[in-house]
Amino acid sequence: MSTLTSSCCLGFDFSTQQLKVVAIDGNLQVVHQNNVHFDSDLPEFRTQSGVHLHEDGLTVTSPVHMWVKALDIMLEKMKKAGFDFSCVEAISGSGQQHGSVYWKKGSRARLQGLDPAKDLHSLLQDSFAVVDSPVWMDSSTTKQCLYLESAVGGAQQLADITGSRAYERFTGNQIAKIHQLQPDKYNETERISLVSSFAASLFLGDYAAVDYSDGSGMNLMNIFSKQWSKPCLNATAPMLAEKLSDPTPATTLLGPISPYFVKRFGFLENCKVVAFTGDNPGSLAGMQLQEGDIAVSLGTSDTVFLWIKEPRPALEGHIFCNPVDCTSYMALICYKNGSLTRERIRNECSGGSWEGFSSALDSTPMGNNGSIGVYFDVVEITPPAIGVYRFDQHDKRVDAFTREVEIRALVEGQFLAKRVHAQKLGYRIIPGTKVLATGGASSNKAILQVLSDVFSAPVYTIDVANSACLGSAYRAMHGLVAGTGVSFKDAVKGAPAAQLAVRPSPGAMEVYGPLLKRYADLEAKVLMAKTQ
Ligand code: 5FX
Repeated sequence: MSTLTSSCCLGFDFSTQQLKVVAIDGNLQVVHQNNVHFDSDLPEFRTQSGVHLHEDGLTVTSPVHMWVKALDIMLEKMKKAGFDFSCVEAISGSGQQHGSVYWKKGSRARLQGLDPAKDLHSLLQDSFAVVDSPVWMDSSTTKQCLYLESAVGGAQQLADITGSRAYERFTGNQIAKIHQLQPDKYNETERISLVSSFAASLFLGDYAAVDYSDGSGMNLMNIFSKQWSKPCLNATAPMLAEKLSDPTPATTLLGPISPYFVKRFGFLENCKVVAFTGDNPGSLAGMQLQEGDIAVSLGTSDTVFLWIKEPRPALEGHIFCNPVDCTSYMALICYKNGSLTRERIRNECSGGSWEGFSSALDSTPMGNNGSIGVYFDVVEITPPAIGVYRFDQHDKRVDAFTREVEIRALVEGQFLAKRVHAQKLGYRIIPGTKVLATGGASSNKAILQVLSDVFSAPVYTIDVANSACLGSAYRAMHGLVAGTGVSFKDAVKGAPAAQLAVRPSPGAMEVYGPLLKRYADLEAKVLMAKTQ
């Protein structure tokens, strides 16, 4: 980035419920933020939390025109706020993963000749073959998932190619469903974009390539060769390679911004568009995760992201290509039993008080004298099991623990599970490994101490309310210099860093090393009991 203090980079995030933007200056400081809420700012689309839930209870879509109109509104809002578009050197962005957009034949030509006197929404009114875009919350494609797995030789084989076994929300299975149920619309489609590459296309005034990271969430791309997998394409829909076009690294400079934005908003002609990516890869960039680091987001559902070098795709979790370093990968694991389960145990064992919960953790020893618990109040994703299971130091199932032991068993169990599953996907603690904790529970020091002890690594906290958006602004800035060999890490040196919260207690490694193995064995036992 030039040294002009007034120059900046923009990061957009087309997330499920809103469109967000962040502008950062040459010193990586946030100089502007804005957002458009789909439900409240665009009530004419009648979405709930940004989506339409269909009657079958499985299909979930969002109106593609809502996303286009949100961008019109966002740019007008920025203009009204006095934002100077001529200072923008580069733009990048992220989108909710897996969602798809179906551009109608003739739309490329339309994108290339947008009339700056009109808004995007009216210009692109007739540009989409499918107006209700399937999104990540959809779970209506079980049939297509089963077919895809069997076509490539099984679930593990599919994971070995694409980084994940078949998932209903993954784009390839959504495309297969559209081809099967709405063949006319599929045939009318000239290009299929992800939400991320669709948004990039608007800025580029041409179809933007899917980037490797977001492309890894489709069950279609070989994450090692970074090409579409022929067996997967063949099992999904005809003529798919043409409709997708080749994927590209997330660091790619796609080209200059469309003349439409230059004339309508005053962007510079040479403002660059850097490939857009998925929101989770965007967050990895926003959190400045580095090799060996692990991010643990402790929210309604708990999510773990990892930066890994040697991925081992498994039947659980996902491996995506890394958005900031083409030679690396990121793994993502989601757990449904997160803060709601912690709150239930807090209510039952410490009278609803977090102080009481923390005192219980402080007053019980690391390793809980061998007591281990598995607490799946709702069907877990990783592993797919439900129920509460308590084991004593001899691995014998018991009905109850004392309150303090129950609290520690829950927190240790949740973190042992995260480490066990991360290791299955190829995670290794290396010198300098950091655990980055975010989300509601990351403000509780006692919980963070257990996290640090279980991972035998220091825990840092970071405020990531806007991590995907901020990550996109960082990636835009990196995109300007990535071609000259500058690493992402060097490009964002000086950005606000994560703060050290706790270090592992002495002896933690000796306690939790054997417990990891025990936890893995007990979890397998739980899973077996479920399938018998
Ligand atoms: C990841 O695989 C997901 O489906 C979600 O985290 C979406 O990306 C949310 F936007």
